[in-house]
Amino acid sequence: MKREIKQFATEIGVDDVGVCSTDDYDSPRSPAIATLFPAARSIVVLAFGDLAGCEGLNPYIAMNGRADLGAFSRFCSYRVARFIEKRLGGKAATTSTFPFDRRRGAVGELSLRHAAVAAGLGRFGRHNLVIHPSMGSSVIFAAVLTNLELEPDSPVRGDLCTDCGVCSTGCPARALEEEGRTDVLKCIGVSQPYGIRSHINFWVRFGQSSAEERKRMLTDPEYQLLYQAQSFGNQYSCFHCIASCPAGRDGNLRAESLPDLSQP
Ligand code: B12
Ligand code: SF4
Ligand code: SF4
Repeated sequence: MKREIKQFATEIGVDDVGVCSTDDYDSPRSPAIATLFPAARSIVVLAFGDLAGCEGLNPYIAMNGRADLGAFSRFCSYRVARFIEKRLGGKAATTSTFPFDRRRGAVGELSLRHAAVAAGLGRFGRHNLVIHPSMGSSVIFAAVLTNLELEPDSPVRGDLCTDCGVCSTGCPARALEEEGRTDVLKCIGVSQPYGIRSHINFWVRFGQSSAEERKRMLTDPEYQLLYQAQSFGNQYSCFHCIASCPAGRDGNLRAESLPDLSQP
């Protein structure tokens, strides 16, 4: 069944697929899998490489590329989930970046990075992201939880991160200073310029302004950008830590980090 799922996923455009047992998923800060989908026994993790446009200089082209990939990844995970239910007779649930319970802080329902590592799709790097052995750091994930007991893939062995430090020294928000921790507020300020923080700032200023000033604020391009983001969805404008990472891009991977091809 694993082979059929992988073949289907690849045919619809998923770049790589890994499978792990729910027992191998270990993300201490995330909610237990049983609270997400009690029937789950396996996690099918889907990997998608970013377009080159996400690494260019124009933030709107980059945002557009990531938004498209986000939508495509949701479309694919939903199709894989339906394949599991309609063709293989299993039960399935999809999980992606959003939505999640923000009362818990910046912790998603399923940690896609920890799931990707358990499913053999890569290893954590100094930027706290998962590096894929051949697509590098410019890769996003989506996952399908299923009650099917699928044979797990082997984790990637060895380090993919070469510890070059390019990601942390080049971070425009200085959000990667402390090893093993991303400073969420610093990163959000730069990577999501029209996110919730900017909205709150805008409306607090609005509440404190005179009638005349409020009129001016609502016709200001700043408000139009916030409005656009609200109707369009989450917009990312910084890709430095993923775009600058050389691992997995130019054959510089350490030999022991390559996947074990002797496994089926
Ligand atoms: C909330 C969130 C954020 C927050 C907080 C990030 C964070 N550190 O958790 C903010 C807004 C800052 C953020 C920023 C970004 N994000 Co984000 N984010 C998420 C989200 C929705 C939830 C993450 C979560 O649950 N974290 C909480 C728990 C799991 O983290 P934790 O227990 O603290 O574990 C951390 C550390 O302990 C450490 N760690 C754990 N084990 C190990 C082992 C080693 C060896 C090392 C070095 C570190 C390490 O790294 C872990 C992650 O930070 C996920 C989607 C999802 N559902 O997974 C996407 C996700 C993690 N984001 C992603 C991306 C791409 C980004 C950005 C590049 C933005 C962009 N332009 O796309 C930046 C990168 C920031 C960075 N370098 O860390 C991708 C990562 C893909 C990948 N290749 O790994 C995800 C998986 C979305 C997706 N659909 O693929 N994100
Ligand atoms: S996305 Fe940008 S701001 Fe956030 S950690 Fe990466 S380089 Fe820093
Ligand atoms: S840029 Fe260098 S230090 Fe950062 S994750 Fe990539 S290889 Fe590791």
